[in-house]
Formats: sequence, C-alpha cells, structure tokens
Amino acid sequence: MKDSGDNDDDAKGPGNTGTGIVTKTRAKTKKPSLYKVLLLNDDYTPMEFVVHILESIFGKNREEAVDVMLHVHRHGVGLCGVFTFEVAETKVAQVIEFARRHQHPLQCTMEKE
Ligand code: TYC
Repeated sequence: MKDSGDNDDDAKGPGNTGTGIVTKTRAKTKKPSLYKVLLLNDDYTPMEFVVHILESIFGKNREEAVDVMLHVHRHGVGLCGVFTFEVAETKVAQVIEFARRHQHPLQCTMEKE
C-alpha cells in the first residue's frame, strides 16, 4: 500500500530535475458497514405508540412517522432508518425495551444493508 509521502522527482538538487509530478495519496480510511433498522407489525401495539417511537427514537416528524407506521401496518415490515452497527443496535434495544415497559409486543430488528 502506498504511504502518504510522495515518491517522485519534484524535488530539486543533485540528480533531480525538479520536473516530477506530486502524487501525495491519503491514508486509507474505510467506510463503516450500514444496517437497516426495521419495525415489524403486530395486531396489538397501538398506532399512536408506534408513531411516538418513530418520532422520539428515529427523529421523524409527525407526517413521516405516520407514513412509516402505516407502511408497517399494511405491509408487515418497514424501514425506520439506516445506521452504523452500534447506533442501529442501540435503537433496536431502545424500541424493544420501551415497548416491553409499556407491555406492547412491538418488535424491531436490524439487517446489514
Ligand atoms: N397493527 C397495529 C394496529 O392495528 C399498528 C402497528 C403498526 C403495530 C406498526 C406495530 O410496527 C407496528 N394497532
């Protein structure tokens, strides 16, 4: 792998013509994998409770939250957002724990994008 130094002939001095091309490359950084957080439908969790979760945990406005909730209600599953692994994991845990505390069966899961 190339380091971040340049390795050409742009320098002047003995044996150098000073005509090289500057080829500085960056140290390699890799993009983190992303994960979809999905909400699952059930027959018991109140619609308003799901909307509240989408607003408070996923930062959606009222209109977006209602859209996602109705999508899940009609299709069985829906996308809440896409996050890095640890953020996705934390949000899934927050949803499941908040639902459990209120005795709703709402389930949430994540999958690699
Ligand atoms: N199906 C639920 C009802 O009719 C509403 C609901 C929507 C539940 C989305 C879960 O992820 C969900 N009360």
